[in-house]
Amino acid sequence: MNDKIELVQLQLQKLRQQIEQYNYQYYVLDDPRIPDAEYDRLFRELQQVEQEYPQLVTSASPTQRVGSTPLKAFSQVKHEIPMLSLGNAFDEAEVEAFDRRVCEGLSVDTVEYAVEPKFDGLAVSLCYENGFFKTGATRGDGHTGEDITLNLRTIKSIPLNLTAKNVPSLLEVRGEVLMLKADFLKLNQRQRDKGEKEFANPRNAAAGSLRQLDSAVTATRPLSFFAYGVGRAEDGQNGQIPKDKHSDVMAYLVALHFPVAKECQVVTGLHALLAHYQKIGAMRVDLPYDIDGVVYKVNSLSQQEKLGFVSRAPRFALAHKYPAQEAMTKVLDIDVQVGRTGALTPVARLEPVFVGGVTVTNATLHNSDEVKRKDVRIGDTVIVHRAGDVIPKVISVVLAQRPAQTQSFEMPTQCPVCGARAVRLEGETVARCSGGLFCPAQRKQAIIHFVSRRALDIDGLGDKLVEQLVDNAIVRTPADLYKLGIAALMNLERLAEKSVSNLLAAIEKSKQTTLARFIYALGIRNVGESTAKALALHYGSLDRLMVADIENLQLVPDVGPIVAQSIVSFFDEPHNREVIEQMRLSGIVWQEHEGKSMPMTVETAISGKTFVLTGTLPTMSREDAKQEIENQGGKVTGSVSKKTDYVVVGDEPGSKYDKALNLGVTILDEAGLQALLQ
Ligand code: D41
Repeated sequence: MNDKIELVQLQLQKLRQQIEQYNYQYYVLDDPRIPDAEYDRLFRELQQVEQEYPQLVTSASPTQRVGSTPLKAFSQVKHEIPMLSLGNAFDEAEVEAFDRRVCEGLSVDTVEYAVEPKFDGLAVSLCYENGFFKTGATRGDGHTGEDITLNLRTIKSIPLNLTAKNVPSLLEVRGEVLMLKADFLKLNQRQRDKGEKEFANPRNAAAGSLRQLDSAVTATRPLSFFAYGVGRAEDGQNGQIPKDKHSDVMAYLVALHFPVAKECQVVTGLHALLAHYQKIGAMRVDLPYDIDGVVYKVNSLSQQEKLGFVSRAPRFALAHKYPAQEAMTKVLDIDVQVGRTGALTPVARLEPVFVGGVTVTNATLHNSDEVKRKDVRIGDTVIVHRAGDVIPKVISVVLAQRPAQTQSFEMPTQCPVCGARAVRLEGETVARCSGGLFCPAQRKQAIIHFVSRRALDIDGLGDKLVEQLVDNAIVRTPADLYKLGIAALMNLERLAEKSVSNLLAAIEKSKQTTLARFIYALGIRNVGESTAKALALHYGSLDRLMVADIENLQLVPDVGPIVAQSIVSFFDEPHNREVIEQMRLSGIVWQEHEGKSMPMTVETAISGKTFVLTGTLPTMSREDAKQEIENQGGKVTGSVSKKTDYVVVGDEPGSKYDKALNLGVTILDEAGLQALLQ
């Protein structure tokens, strides 16, 4: 009997190790090694064996991440070593002052710093006794926090026990709990589907999830943890906790399988700090988590000790903040804009507010469902979000500040520009003006699209000028651009002779184009740049494309029934055919070719593969490389993910190169790409 128990013990040990190893690969390394089904199978097997031998269940088993009964309240935990706060800097002068104080305090000229992102999460402390996760607590006021052990145990990237050879007898790991942006979006989608309240941002979602008295609820929330340092630490018999440098401590935590930000680095001197701030700032929107700054820490632990503290913040560390991506402001009005395809978009006109580094006066409300869901009203105080170059959007209404007698906003049933009926097709989220190109708003947008850089690329024809031309009935369709003469243009306000002749030259130049650009320029609904390229490649001539039917169109890569229908509808419209005819008469030309009228699915090493280009290639321009890859049916995207097949690296590659290395994506140089292209 004892033999049997010993065997089961071994089996359990192996299963638990396997599962925790897969958790580590999945949640910490972001590199799943086995299919979900296999993971589930192992997990069920463990559950079954534990059910048969309940006496062998231990709290460190992966099946025990969720506590059984909800708590009545959290108990208090005292932080033996206080969890200090971080001093803030909002500009370079404050960073310079910090570096100067540090140098003076240490009587040195220059200092080595560890730099890391500042997560916008919740600081927590994790205590490990002899390698076992014992207690987890919130930061609280820095001296006393709340015991949230059961909730923290549900976070799969937090190890339940440390498996390294030399575990310390006591280790308090400090870090931040947060929700990844992608997980936040999925969670909110789930909340929407269930008809439950959405979270305003990842931080609120993480905070709400961590504060649950029922850890079973926390377990359903996708939380992540990232370590930023250690608190209490005792080596005991075998521990090997680094004593020299913060960066060594972080490397040690990595070795113990704690998640640590990939963006950590060691740099020397003030200029390197500021350069790092810029570098991370440029990556900010693309990072998988929200950050609100970077943290600078004096790297030497003895130097840290020498510098000490002022009140509650260490003198050896500083948070350099980025401009906030959210701000509060008032809705002055709600307008409805008409897009190129007639889509009616409600837009909030805002009291100007500084957010994400710029002053924002408009924010999109997307569509009528969104306005209804968020119930944004004129006069409301709202939270506006702006990150990177994306269009600012209204996140939520601050209901407590809603003035009396506001009215909920109703989308108009008519186009606000041309008065045509607004129609919302089944399955679509937006209502559209049914006025087509008779609607001046759609006409303007169609022309703005036609002349844009990636379409016919007419320099000097800005939005304002297009508006004037349409408002004065000088231009009604893109074809009219090719009938413009000096006289008509000179009559317009604010247009000098020189700009008129430049513009006419640019219009003339645009007549030499490519079939792909021309198709894209037409602004057919659902036909973006890459579909236009695929169509040009497949048909080789505009006439062949114009007569293609729905079935035939679907032979083109990436063209499905919806896109095919849009194309057929576009060319069915006599007005559109007339405009095309006029443009051809005015001399627009492109090279035509035989095309692939049969569904030529020549399988090459490139077709169906996804590429990312970074850095300067020795002989090919990036555009050329992209073109060649696309010609062979490959796809070129802007960012590296697990789905990327190849990253082509030239001189001075960007962070995409590091990401590729991290994810284990195949890396090519130009010669490697050329070989594939052959
Ligand atoms: O990412 C963070 N939010 C972060 C917070 C970080 N990377 N490092 C931090 N380091 C410290 C010291 C230097 C005091 C150990 C911190 C925090 N503190 C912190 N988080 C919340 C309050 C203080």
